[in-house]
Amino acid sequence: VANLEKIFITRKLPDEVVNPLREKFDVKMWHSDEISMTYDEIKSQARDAHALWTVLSDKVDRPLIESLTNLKVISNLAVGYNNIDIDAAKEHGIIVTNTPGVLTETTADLAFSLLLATARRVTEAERELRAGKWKSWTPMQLTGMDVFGATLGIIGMGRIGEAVARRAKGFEMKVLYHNRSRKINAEEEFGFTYVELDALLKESDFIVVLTPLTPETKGMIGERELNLMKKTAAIINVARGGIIDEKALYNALTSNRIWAAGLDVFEVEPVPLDHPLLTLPNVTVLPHIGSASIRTRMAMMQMNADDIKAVLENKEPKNKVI
Ligand code: 8YV
Repeated sequence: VANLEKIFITRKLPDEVVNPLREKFDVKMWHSDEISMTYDEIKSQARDAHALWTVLSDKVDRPLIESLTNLKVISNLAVGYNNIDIDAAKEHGIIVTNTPGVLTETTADLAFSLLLATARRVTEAERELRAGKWKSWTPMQLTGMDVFGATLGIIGMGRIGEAVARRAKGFEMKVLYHNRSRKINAEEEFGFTYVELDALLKESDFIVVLTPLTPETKGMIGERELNLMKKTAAIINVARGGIIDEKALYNALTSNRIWAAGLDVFEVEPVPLDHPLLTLPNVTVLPHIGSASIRTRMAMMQMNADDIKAVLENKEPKNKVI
């Protein structure tokens, strides 16, 4: 087996996805579901890999890319690829692939779940019940905000944004969006309205953040932006933690300048348990599960597997970032 091309996988993936690759390639895979591989472990264990199969929490920076001298392809188990130094990969002629499309509807479902949960204080209510706090009935106990008929602002109208907007129609919401470019055709088809960011912030009852994390979007929702929001509004982030300034968000929530937040993503993941945002009852939190349905995760993995195979067989991969 000396001449087989080498694939290195930084997480333990299901046999049904990986075994077919073992027939043609020399596959090495991280062994544990409990512990993640560290950066240094990837650097030493993937040293001679031709394909590196990564996840979002793997930092694939220039020094790592330059140390993997056989590398032809990096496949990321995510649609986003902000963990990878794309310029460095490009310079070294390394292909990067991702998983667009297959996770769109699943992630939109989760965005809507988190929106509803935040609006109606679902996780807070469950915590209270389990803590024995359901002792009597009072009319204003655990009252939230209505979603039906409310105004939804979507920041970042890509595939997932559109899928969220389609769901919002069923709730008879007015949908505003802000995006780098106008989506004129979709505006007509789905009945949503383009507005400047400030107008979106001022007019929305619920804001869903769905932009990729780039140097331009990093910290784009800070103190000034949160101050523009209604005091009764909630902000939902299912994109990337760095887009909303977490300190500014904490301050806005504790000073009642906004009503609530729902977060599936954090600046540092896994989020440290002593993170100030976790102390607030009006913050609904999830451990980055946007794409986490069985069918979607299997489809994402299959996409990566097919693209790795394609590159190693000198064919064109289907989901090339660069
Ligand atoms: C991740 C995501 O793939 O696709 C993305 O960009 O954020 C998620 O679907 C998931 O958290 C596994 O890394």
